Amino acid sequence: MVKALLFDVDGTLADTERDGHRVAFNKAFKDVGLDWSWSEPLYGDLLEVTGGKERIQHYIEKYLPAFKKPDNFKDFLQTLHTLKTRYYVELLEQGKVALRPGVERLIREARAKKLRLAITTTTTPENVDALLRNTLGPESISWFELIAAGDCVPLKKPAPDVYVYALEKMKLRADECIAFEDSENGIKSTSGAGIRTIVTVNDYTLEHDFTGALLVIDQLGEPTAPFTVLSSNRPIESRLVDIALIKQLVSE
Ligand code: XBP
Ligand code: MG
Repeated sequence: MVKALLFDVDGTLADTERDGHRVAFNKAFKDVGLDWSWSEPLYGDLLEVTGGKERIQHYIEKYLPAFKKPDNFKDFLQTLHTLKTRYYVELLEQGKVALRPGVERLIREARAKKLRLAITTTTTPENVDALLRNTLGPESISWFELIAAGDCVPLKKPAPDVYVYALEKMKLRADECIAFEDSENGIKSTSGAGIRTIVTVNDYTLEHDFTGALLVIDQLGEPTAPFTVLSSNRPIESRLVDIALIKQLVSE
């Protein structure tokens, strides 16, 4: 029986990366006098590494081998990342990022049907807070009984830690949950925790390997804008993800 829905944030609840996180990283670099600028395609490659601080470190190590790391490298990363978070939250406050189709509809239906909800993401808690506040409204933060985010676990996706953490905190078994993800790192993480997953792809993740997903679609769908199926564990007739479809996907 499905008791809870666990949502990734970036790429799943909203398309946050290209016009959100990427832009905020570039502003932070400029602020501290670095001439780094992450283009859209480069950023697609950098998404291989989850977590903003981890991503900056990966960029330096892979693309700037001559860069001399400061002695206080951890502080350097933290300072840049704090600035980046400030810029990113600013973009959200300006309403620059909207929820993806079907997200609000599904969350409202799940609440009405008393399913438990949680957020399971590698992004920073302030970012989740700002996204929910500026899309679903301030009260929506309390709709999620757990917001598992950022450094709450030592290992970020593709490690299963954030999902294992959520299961422990919510006292749920993996088979009582359905996760929503958009990326290969995401489904590796859910699979590692044994949680069945529905994937909504985006421009950055279209070519990813989603082996093991219950369903891979372009978006959750709205009555007037049905989803397109990219792969499914069984034939389905419905063209939007609702609780009835989720139950159908997990039935024996
Ligand atoms: C999302 C991420 C995040 C954001 C940046 O991955 O990788 O790192 O890009 O967030 P997922 P922070 O959707 O798989 O959780 O800069 O706050 O870390
Ligand atoms: Mg994601």
